[in-house]
Amino acid sequence: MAVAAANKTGNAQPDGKHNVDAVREAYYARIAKHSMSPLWKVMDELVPHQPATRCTPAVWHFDEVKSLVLEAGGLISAEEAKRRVLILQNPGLGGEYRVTNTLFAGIQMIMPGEIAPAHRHVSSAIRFVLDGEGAYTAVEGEKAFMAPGDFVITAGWAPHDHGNPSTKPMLWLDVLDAPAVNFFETSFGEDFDSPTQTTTRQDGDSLSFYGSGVLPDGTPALKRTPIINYTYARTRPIVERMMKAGDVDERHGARVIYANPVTGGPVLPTMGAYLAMLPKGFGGKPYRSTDGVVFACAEGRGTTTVDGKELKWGPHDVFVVPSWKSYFHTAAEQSVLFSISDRPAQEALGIWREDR
Ligand code: GTQ
Repeated sequence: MAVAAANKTGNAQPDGKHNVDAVREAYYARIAKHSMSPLWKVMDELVPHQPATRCTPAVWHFDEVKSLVLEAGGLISAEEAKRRVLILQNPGLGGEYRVTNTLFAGIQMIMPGEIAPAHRHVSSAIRFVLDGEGAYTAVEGEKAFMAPGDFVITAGWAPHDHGNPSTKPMLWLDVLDAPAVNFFETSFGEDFDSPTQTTTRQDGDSLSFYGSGVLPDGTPALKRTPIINYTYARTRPIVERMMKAGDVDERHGARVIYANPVTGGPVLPTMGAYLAMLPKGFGGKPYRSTDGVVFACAEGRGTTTVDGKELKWGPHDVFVVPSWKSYFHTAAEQSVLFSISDRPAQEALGIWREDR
């Protein structure tokens, strides 16, 4: 029972003889009514000694994912759904719509003949093509036809719609910075009257203009890349050549960063992407960094051990490594891993760290 001396104002004061804890609790209860609380009780939570994530390592195997997504094809059309996507939910986040604290990930499917109608939003999106060939995404008036392993960008506020004139379903991994944008409470979005955009550029213009070591004179340096589709056909031979030349990082393998060709910086201000070839028998050294990373296996087979947990992966599997969890890759076969993270956002804020 709290017994406290009263001061002139009538408020409880510990007098040394009495129960200090109870007096404090009574005080906390009183300041709570004024929407205040004591920092000293939550200091370690607010300013932890190490990054503290609720996210857990997790893997989604493509054979399961594909059959579940195909089932959704019978339940709802792309037109009705607007985007027929199954969200990959980090198991540690109790049902939230995100795969890391800052990133949304989902598997999108578009069936032959379907159109996912045009819209735009502040969030930037990337797609990494898992299965199917010949569907397109139209971004800012240009159609980018896609094949497995292609890495496709929709920068923030760029109008985009998707279509599939091929004969097979196409599935890709979507990653959006939406949780980060929503954290800042800066999200806007809008639909267009017409489900498809008017084409204003030739198919594939952006890759041919900006992706070959030259730039149209006067190309502005924006915070986002002018390239829409970084095709696997062009990027894979580069990591293979690096691997053969012995340029293999002990942790990441033979790895390239997808670059904005105008600035040399990341493809988007919020998200950065990599492609790495791991030689057959690769045994990587442990690594950790503060960006939570979404990986997708383009080819090969291996295991990524995160915090002691083994994530086994094969073609088109998707897995996630949370912030600051130590991980290493082993590859039974020659493998190619795509990855994407919020590293550029962290670097822009001066808060990114790695531990080699
Ligand atoms: O393709 O525009 O997975 O707007 C989530 C939101 C995909 C898209 C997603 C989107 C999209």
